[in-house]
Amino acid sequence: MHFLQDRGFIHPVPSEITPRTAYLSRRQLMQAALAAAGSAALPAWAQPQALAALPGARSSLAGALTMDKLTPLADATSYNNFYEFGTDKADPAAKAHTLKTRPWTVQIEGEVRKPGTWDIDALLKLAPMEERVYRLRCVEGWSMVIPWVGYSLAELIKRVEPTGNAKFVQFVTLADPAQMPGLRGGSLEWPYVEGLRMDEALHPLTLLAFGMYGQVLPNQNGAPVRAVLPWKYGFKSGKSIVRIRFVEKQPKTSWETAIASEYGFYSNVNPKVDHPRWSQATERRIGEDGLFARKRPTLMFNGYEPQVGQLYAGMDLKRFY
Ligand SMILES: Nc1nc2c(c(=O)[nH]1)N[C@H]1C(S)=C(S)[C@@H](COP(=O)(O)O)O[C@H]1N2
Ligand SMILES: [Mo]
Repeated sequence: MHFLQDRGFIHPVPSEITPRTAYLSRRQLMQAALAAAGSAALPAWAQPQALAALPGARSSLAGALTMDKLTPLADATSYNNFYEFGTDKADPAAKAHTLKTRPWTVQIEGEVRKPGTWDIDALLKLAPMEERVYRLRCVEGWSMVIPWVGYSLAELIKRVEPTGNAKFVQFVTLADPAQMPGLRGGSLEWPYVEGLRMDEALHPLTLLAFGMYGQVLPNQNGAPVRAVLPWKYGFKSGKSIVRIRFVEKQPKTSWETAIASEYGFYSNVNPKVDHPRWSQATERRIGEDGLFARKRPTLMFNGYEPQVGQLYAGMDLKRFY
């Protein structure tokens, strides 16, 4: 198999990923158990998470809200990709309770006039919180609609004053084997790193998210802070960020390092550019995946073309995938 890599991890083709309905029935079982036994009888991972409220004012930004039906919170928190906790869709919800989100700092480094260490609670107060309802499309062919709470990454970028050499932004996320059992399982090279071109990072839709559904982020969704890039495949939206680096050269990303032929730097949602092993033309909306639910067509730039299309004017999107 030409795509086999040293690290030994192969992204399964979507048809081989356990269908979400399996987790749904597990969730229903857990809810029944909760009702019958009371939460004290359940293992830690099955306890309902008590999360602090984090309200955000409705965003007025074009493209920041959608009419699409929200994905139920229980689905958005039980069907996740967060390989630091394992590659199974249920692993993050089962295991991310070991993630300690306080104290937490985010290091700003590289080509900026104001590098430094931000405490997460200072970062939370840097700009007013907004609620933005974004579609998130995973490269595996499923999507969700989530009301995120946060502010534009541009707010932070402005304050740290990038130099003229800052052409790209790299996100580095937490890699702590003591808290993250998935690090032992060689699926990717750690830490999980992602990157954006400076104009993408500065685009107002690029969100630094601290919460969702009016509460702080559940651990499995990337607490205490993550990026959300609604026009790119989900893996560009790095979870549990600890460092933001401003660099001159296009940085490597974890997925490119693992399989460059399948995961490019840009990774814009594009129904016309297939993944080498599957089509990207349609998607399954999580929460609508009953036996007879029809797949939806995937939209160019995940439907955000009016907002972001200009960023890629004149680029060959088959070459810069
Ligand atoms: N640190 C880190 N961030 C990550 C991932 C990961 O494995 N590790 N998975 C990505 C992928 S593939 C997707 S689809 C989204 C999923 O976000 P969600 O679980 O909140 O829906 O997170 C992205 N961010
Ligand atoms: Mo994904």
